[in-house]
Amino acid sequence: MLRTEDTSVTVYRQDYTPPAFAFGHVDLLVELDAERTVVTSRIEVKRLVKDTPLILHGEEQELLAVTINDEPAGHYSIDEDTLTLHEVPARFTLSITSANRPSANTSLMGLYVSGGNFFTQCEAEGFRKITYFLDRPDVMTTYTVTLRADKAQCPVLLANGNLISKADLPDGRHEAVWDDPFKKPSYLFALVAGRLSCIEETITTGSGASKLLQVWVEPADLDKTRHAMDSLIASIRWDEARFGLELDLERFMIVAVSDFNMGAMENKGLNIFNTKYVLANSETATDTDFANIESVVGHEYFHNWTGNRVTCRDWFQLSLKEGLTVFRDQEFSADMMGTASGRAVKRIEDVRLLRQVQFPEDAGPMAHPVRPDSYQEINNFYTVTVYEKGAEVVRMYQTLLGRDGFRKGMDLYFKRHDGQAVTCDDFRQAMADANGRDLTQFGRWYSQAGTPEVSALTRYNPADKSFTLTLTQHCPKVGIEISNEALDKQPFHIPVALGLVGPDGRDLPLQLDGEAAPQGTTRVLDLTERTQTYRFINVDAPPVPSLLRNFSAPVALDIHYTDEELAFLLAHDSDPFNRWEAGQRLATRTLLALVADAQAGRPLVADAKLVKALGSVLTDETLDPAFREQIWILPAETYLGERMGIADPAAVHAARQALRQGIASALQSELTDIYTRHRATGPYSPDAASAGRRALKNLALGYLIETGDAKALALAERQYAEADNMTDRSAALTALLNSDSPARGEALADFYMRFSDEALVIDKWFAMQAMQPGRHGQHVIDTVQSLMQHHAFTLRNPNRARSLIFSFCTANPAQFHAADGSGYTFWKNQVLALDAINPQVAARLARALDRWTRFTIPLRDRMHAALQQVAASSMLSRDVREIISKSLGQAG
Ligand code: B3K
Ligand code: ZN
Repeated sequence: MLRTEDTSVTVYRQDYTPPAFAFGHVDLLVELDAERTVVTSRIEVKRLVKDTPLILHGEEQELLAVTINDEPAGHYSIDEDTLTLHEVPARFTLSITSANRPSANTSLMGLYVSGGNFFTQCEAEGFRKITYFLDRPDVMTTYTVTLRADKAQCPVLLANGNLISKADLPDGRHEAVWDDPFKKPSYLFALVAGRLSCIEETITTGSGASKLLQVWVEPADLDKTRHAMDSLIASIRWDEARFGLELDLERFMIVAVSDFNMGAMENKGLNIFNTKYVLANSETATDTDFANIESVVGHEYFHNWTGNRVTCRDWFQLSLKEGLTVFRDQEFSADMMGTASGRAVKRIEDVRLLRQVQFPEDAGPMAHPVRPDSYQEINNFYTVTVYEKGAEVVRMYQTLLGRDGFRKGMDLYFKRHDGQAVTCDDFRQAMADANGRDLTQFGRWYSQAGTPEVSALTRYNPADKSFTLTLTQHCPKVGIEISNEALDKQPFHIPVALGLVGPDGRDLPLQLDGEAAPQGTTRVLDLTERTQTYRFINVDAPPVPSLLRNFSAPVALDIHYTDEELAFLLAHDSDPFNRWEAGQRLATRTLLALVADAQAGRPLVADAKLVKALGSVLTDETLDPAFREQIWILPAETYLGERMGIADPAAVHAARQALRQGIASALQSELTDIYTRHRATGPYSPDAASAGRRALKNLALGYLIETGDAKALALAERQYAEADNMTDRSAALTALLNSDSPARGEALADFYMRFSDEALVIDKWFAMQAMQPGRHGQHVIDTVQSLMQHHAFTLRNPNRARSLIFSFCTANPAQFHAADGSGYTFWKNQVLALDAINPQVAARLARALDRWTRFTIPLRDRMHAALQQVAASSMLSRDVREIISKSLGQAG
């Protein structure tokens, strides 16, 4: 095997040492110029360890001056990424002047230019591209920042904290001074400068303080800011009500930028957002966009306490802030849904993401514990494991301790650690101490990777009316654990929420052997051993067990149900999550059988039991439309591939399409009826109920299109033409792209013309084409290749690159995994091209071949070759090299 030359340094969690220096107040003077920005820092330094040199991080800067107590520093040296001051006094004032070139910064880390304006991104290690510093999260200090720039070019000058003063300077320049009174790590530093406009509101928070809220955007986008502002206000209210946490600064700003590596960034008081998570109006944004904006605005706002006031000691602790903050944003969004059914829909969406993306990650070459033990490039560890599995781990505290117990734990966490940089263990200890619980074993969720498998065996004994449940857990070694022979994985502490559904569809009372009386109808079992048996008594009739209600733990549950039992749970389970789950199990079973049929060349016939069950859900008016829609979304192709011994994307696609067509023709009149009755009448509103009706209606349209019926095409064409909102218009266009309608081309052209000035909508236009299934042997790769030449396409804008390239490589499996390997060649070329511009974005794309060892031999050989070709490049960034070498490391 060709090996990548791995010169990257691995950083280990065990090597953590506290900083040898403390920083007091920092003054920063930033003289902005796109070609040469000059930064002067003044730092109060205190040495904590004798005879230690001060080693500062710094990258891609031109060092201009270093002084100690205002005298030129004597002994110092620099290399590519450090500045070392060899002999320093116990206390001194350090001043450093250096220059950087924002216009040339395409990595979008540090200080860069987007649309002629200046922005920063410092997490995780971008501050070192702005000035030499102890750029690590456990060095926390207060900052005063003076920004100077040409007043005409940069009328707006923003930084963290509170605005202290503004003044005009000679030569058409001006300055603004900002002060952040809260200690923070350098990764939360931010500045923004340029021609921007804002909407603003003043609100009064719980303590009676008045706060200024602003949403800053390019002037042309002001008409798309209202929803972000409303989401911010809702977030502030929610954090007060649910966690007693108040906004601490006088003002809070959100700024939107179109060139951005991820979703958004929680810089203290100055959140910087990808435009995708700020800008929305009914014409340009879908219901999903509206919901995502609410959730991301919430997420970043909630970081103000979970992340900023209490931060991470080191980057291995990333989930301390991310897992916790994702859990908080999930709960916020669920509360905003307003109904129990709405909460379930939100939970289903979150679990779907976890299973579709995190479970595979946790079984692949990048598998890592929620608190990783090592990394080469920390940016590669902003993963679904750290975020989404981390959120599940936080959710399990709440499941185990109850809502009140969880709140007590949070209160103690802030009482102990406000203003500190701490660890995941500190969080767990606060939860344990506040509740008088021993959570030692629970700590394994942070240290062991992999998805635990829980298998359930059940037995009902009519003679003594007992029901016995035996749960067994097992977690195979994954990723880099495999090479660690000494590692012996230990059982997890798994909360298993359970109910027993009686023959009439009602929950039975739950009384464990040894208990005097039943205790409720859903209860949480603590599974802590490898195998445990639970015996329920006084169970009057043979029940169908409903396990892992509301998905009480991030595990894979293996339990045998008959098709009838699944249909029964789908119809009756009082836990809406498990109703959905039963439907998914039924559909997965049917689909995997169809995949086998497809592989064997047998006819593909939709299972009548599944069609019947789905038909009853569709027309069940007691269920909210949004919930019905969730049940109707068939398991994704990638999910099905993961469930197979050897993944075969073409067979999976054929099976899933055949099932969709079978369902659509069997239920055509019901679907038409649903479509007609869920058309909106009033003006557009993105609220959960209206969005749910639109979702069900558009789902029906998607199925109807599968019939190829002229009436269905006419519905889609008409919906496209008449839509008064983006949800309906884009759903209609997607339907047309999945059809033989002669109107497809016309609609695509119309869509482009209509929205040519709306970058985020043009992203959708690229994405929809990249994700289209491809009709009659159409090779979507050809469409993608020609779209790469479109004048509106650029690799430099991450949203645009994601819209076309990532959509094709990660969201269109049957086309990407085309037998001729054309998808992999395309992938290789794009990884290399992107890496030269933006390593973080390239490394994300590099992960599209993570699971190469799981595919049919011809595909895996071609993927292997493509990986080796990338590995052979001598120019790879640390980011991409880590991903590729880990992928290749798991030899076939
Ligand atoms: N904390 C940032 C992510 C930073 C990613 C750096 N590569 C966004 C968030 O999780 O809120
Ligand atoms: Zn976050």
